Amino acid sequence: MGHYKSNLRDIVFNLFEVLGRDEVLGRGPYEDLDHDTAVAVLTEVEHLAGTKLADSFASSDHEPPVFDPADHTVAVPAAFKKSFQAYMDAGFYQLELPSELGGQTTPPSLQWAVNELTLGANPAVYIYSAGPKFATVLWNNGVERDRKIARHMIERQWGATMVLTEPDAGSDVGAGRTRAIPQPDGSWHIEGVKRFITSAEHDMSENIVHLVLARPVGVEGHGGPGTKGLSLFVVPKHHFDLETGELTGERNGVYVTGVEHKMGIKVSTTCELTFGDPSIGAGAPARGWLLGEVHDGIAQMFQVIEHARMMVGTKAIATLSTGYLNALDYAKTRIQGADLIMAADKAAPRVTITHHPDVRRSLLTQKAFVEGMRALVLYTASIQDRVALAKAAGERDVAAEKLNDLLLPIVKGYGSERSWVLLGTESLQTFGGSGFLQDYPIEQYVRDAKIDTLYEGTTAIQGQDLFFRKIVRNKGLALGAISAEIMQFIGRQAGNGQLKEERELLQQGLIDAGAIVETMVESLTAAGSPEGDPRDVYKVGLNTTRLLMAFGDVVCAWLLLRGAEVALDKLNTDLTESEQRFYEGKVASARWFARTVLPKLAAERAIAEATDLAVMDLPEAAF
Ligand code: ST9
Ligand code: FAD
Repeated sequence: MGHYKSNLRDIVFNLFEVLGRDEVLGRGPYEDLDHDTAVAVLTEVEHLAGTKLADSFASSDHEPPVFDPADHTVAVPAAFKKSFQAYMDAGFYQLELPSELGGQTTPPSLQWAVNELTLGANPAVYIYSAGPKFATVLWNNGVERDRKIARHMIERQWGATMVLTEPDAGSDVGAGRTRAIPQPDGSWHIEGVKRFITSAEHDMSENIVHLVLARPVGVEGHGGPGTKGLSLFVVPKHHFDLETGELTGERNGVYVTGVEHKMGIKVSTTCELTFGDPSIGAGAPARGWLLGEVHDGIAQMFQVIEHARMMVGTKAIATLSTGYLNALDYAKTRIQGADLIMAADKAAPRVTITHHPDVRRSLLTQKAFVEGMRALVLYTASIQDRVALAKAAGERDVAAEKLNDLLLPIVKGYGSERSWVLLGTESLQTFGGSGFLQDYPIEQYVRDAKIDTLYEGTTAIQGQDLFFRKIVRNKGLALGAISAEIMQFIGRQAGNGQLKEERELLQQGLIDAGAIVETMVESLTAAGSPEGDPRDVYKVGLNTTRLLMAFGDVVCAWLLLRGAEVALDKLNTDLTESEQRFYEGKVASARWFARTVLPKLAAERAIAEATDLAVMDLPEAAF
């Protein structure tokens, strides 16, 4: 048995029974895709995930890629290569490509449902397979030259990277110092050192295309300070014939000069990438081309980042899901201790640990969060369906775009924090000491999932993005829209009277989260007013992560209760026993989440409202 345990039933429940995705299938750009085909795709990916993708998950953690500093190459373990090739051969990466690039044109909701399965089974397979997907950025932003490169990236399955981070420029991307010097032939020479670059070297594709943020020098009006002075360059590892894509045999002057040893997701290479160092290789310059011939680097890069943030949140949640299901299986068979009712009787029969209230608390907590966050991912993806449908019709659904923007930091920031913590405190804990061993996949899950709170913008960055950009800058429109939708649900007496208490809890949770926003807006306003104290903005900064988590709790509770409403309806019909249990489980997890998570928001609100500047006034030496 492989490590990966999927929950396709819950994915299908969300897609079709709650989110009504049948509405988007069979019409517009998805005319050729019907319900049965979508389910068949999911079933096929689930099988692949549980077998060929999962096969190399543990072994490539034990024997990670090997870096050869002499020739700047990386050898990826053979078992992982097999998993990767199986995924590429199956062609599922094409689900995310537009039809003009040979893609199969599927709605984002189906894509993210599929991605959950891949990311849960072997996240690095998805990450390495993103090369063709990166090509869409060249296609969407490029001139004819870039579009030709995009085609080669897809047809020849080249790898690709996103290259932002430098030793002194992590969260603060605008501090980047890598330079781009214009050349008479229209190309650019890139000079500098980037670090922590995922997939920058491996031996699974003939070429790797780096999308690099660098600061142009000597170009009037461009290359100023901060992120706005950065431009995006296309820098291939090997030069190639633009018309055919054939490699010319000429190595570009961009080399991996180090590969990190790290806590988790070890098979995914994390590289130092050096551009244009004459002492390396043949000393050739690192030649790049300005994407689209426009200096709009950070905005172009954010097209990648938005996708990657959704990917990271989905990866985290997928890992928690398999962590929970492994823990559940273990708990059903592990016999330890007597039932609490008979605890005083030393001769009482021993029971499986699922009989213990504390284990049940833990299991239901895991189940509720997994299901809530899966609903969050797929709901967000359903909003992306709206964006995609409008685009296909030559229009824009601005409300959907802004709602998606609002939800992305929740998927990424909230999803990764909750998943990583629960994997450690609940999934691993369910195994007792065995969870600490390599005999079970949980210890690797915990290590592999920790990165999700760090890359693609740390949790602190997600919290700030949510408040400053997605709420304040958006004048609260998207927040108002989703809050109104939640209020409408509460007022609708959903669940036929059976979810009355939970609706009240949801209402109070929404009020509490709203009060946190109000408090923060008040501090921000005070900080900006002439008679106010500019230091009041610190009070905002002390609460951005709190808001991220509180808002995530509210959205997940709402989506779980929407699911419970559907499940309660189904429970009034004739069902097989397994379906009966499934729907009972849906109601139970929604109730549990509402009753055990939402009441804590009152405390979060009280903490936010009582925020003062004591922590900012504390001298550093007193920490
Ligand atoms: C990394 C990779 O960590 C890890 C895993 C790699 C996996 C690779 C595989 C991925 C698969 C994906 C394939 C994808 C293909 C794509 C397909 C697409 C169809 N939303 O607030 P300002 C922009 S990588 C949108 O002043 P500062 C915007 O243009 C490293 N745009 O920021 C804005 O201008 P304006 C990840 C946003 O103070 C401009 O930026 N590193 C957003 O200058 C300036 O905004 C990080 O994530 C947004 N939310 O800079 C860095 N925000 O305002 C984290 C900003 O005029 N740090 N823009 O619209 C941050 O995010 C910082 O907040 C900062 C601050 C750098 C933005
Ligand atoms: P710092 O920015 O130094 O942050 C340190 C701490 O300070 C964090 O807790 C952070 O939240 C906090 N902090 C920093 N600034 C602020 C602020 N303004 N307000 C509040 N808190 C703040 N980068 C790429 O470009 N491409 C990749 O492919 C890539 N892959 C990666 C893979 C791995 C395994 C790792 C570890 C990193 C990868 N990165 C990649 C880099 C990653 O995106 C950065 O590590 C991340 O953005 C954080 O930057 P930093 O590590 O410099 O931390």
